[in-house]
Amino acid sequence: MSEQTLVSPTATLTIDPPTDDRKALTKKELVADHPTWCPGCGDFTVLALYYKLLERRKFWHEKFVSISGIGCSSRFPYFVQAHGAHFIHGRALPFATGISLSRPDQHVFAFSGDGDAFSIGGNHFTHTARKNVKMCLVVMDNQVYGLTKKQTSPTSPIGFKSKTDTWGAVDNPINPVKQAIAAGATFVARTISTNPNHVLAMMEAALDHDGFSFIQCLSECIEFFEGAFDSAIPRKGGTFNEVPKEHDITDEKAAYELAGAPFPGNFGILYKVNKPTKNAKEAEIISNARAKVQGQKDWQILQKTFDRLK
Ligand SMILES: Cc1ncc(C[n+]2csc(CCOP(=O)(O)OP(=O)(O)O)c2C)c(N)n1
Ligand code: SF4
Ligand SMILES: [Mg+2]
Repeated sequence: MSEQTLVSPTATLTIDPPTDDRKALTKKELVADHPTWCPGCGDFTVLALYYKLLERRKFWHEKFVSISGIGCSSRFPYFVQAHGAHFIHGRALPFATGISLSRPDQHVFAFSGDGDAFSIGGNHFTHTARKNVKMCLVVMDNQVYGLTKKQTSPTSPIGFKSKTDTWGAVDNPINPVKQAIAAGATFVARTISTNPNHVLAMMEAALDHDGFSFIQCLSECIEFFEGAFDSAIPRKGGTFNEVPKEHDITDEKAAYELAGAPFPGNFGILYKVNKPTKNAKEAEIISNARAKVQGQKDWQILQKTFDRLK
């Protein structure tokens, strides 16, 4: 088996390139603990399709990491038999950024809830998007805080009655897609957990994008916001409107306008552009710095630094 050398900001890593003599993992080999979600929770679909994605793309255990914050949705990494972390509430993205920048041999996936990503983690969302750090972020948006049993979230609609808004929410909800585009995300998509083929298609497209890929996946909390997405589910009388074929996904203004359509809006890729990633920029800085000191011993580099300080 030949070796492939990668440029890493912190180390030079060696990985085994994919070969045909190694089989793709099966779902059985990817499943960890039995999910502790309520029966019927939309998050089950996202997990099942993640297994499918890993199987289909032949990702072996050591090739990907799943990172999350805190929330029902953020329990995700517990249920995947591979490397991952159920990190601090709202802090999945800085943790995932560290992995993405230091381990170019890894595919980094982050999973969040609407509270995790847009309340406490709102600042990290903005900065990870603007830096265009290579990773896929799936936000399982149920428009409520599920784990803590029904508080208003940043995506809860006006009028939503919760433990924090007993008379109904009065604050304007944020629009995750608009937020992502405005922040500088280079891949922005919407999907819904009741449409598995669509979820998988969005995950595959996000994975193939070189940059920060964001997917808003409407994922119903049957316990604390039942029926929230009925208007997008045809078997419940709703309509699943895909992004119009004529929409130019590279047109930021058009994407922003489309994202403003009344709920349930449009599903699919709304925005996708190619821009240099932070990963590529940092790798270049490091390689230039290394080139400057090529052939020198550590003590010679240090000596030069001390001489400059004299
Ligand atoms: C620093 C901190 N603040 C608050 C909490 C309590 N808390 C845990 S999960 C959560 C919100 C979860 O909502 P969301 O991210 O939408 O996930 P869901 O449970 O709906 O999937 C909150 C407020 C916490 N764990 N840590
Ligand atoms: S409380 Fe809601 S979000 Fe949490 S597991 Fe149950 S259905 Fe899912
Ligand atoms: Mg939530």
